Amino acid sequence: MVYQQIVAAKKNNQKLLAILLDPDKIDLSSLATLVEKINHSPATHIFVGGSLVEANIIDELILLLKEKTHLPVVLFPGNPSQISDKADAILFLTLLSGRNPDYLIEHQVNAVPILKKTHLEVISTGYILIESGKQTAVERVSQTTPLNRDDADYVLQTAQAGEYIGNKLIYLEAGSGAQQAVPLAMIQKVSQNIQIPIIVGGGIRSKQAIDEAFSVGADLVVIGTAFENDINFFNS
Ligand code: 1GP
Repeated sequence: MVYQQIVAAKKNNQKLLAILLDPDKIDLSSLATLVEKINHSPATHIFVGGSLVEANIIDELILLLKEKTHLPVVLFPGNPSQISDKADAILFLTLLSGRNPDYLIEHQVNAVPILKKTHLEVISTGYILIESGKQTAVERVSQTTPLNRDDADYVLQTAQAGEYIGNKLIYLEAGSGAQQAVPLAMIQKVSQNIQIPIIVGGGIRSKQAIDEAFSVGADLVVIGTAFENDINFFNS
C-alpha cells in the first residue's frame, strides 16, 4: 500500500522522492531511456499528471512505465478525466488554498463513479497552492488565488484544517515550473505542527534544494521540470 509506505518512511525518517511525469510532455518513443534514468535515480515514486492531460495518453504511458520499473505509480490528476486504472494509487486532491467549489468538491464527486470501477488506492490529500512569483498553470486552470508566501501561519492553519477534515497527506505546492519554491521556513512550520506526511513540490531545481526541503521536514519532494529539462539531473 502506497500510503502505508509513506507513513512508515516518515516514522523511520526516510525521505521520499517522486519524479513527476506530465504525459503531455513525454515523448513515448524515448520512454525507455527516461525510465532507465529514473531507475538509476534516487526516486521512490513516479507521479503522473498535469493540468491539461487526456486520459488515453495516461493509460498508455503508465502501461509502458509498468513494463520497465517497479516504482509505484501515483496519479496526480488535474481533473477526473485523468484517472487511469493502470496506476497504483491516486492523490485524491482537495484544493484547500482555493475557494473554487469545483476543486473543493465538484470534481471529487464526479470522480467517484470512475474510481469505483478501478482498484486504485485513494489517498486523501489536502493540496495547498503557495504564491511563487508568477502565475502557474494550477492557478490558471483552477481559477484560484494561491496563499501568501509570507504568511506561514495561515498556511499552517489551512494544513491543520485539512488534517482535521481527514486528509491523509498535505501537499505544499508552488506550481510546476515555479519561479520560487515553497519557503523553507513555511515547510518547517507546517511539518512541526501537523502529524500527517508532507509533500513539497514546485520550482525545486537542484539537489541542494531537495536536501534543504528534506532537512526542514518535507517527507516527500516532487521533481518535475528539473528532470524534464535534463534527464541527467540526478547523475550530475
Ligand atoms: C508540480 O510540484 C510539482 O505539481 C513539480 O513542480 O515541475 O516545478 O518540479 P516542478
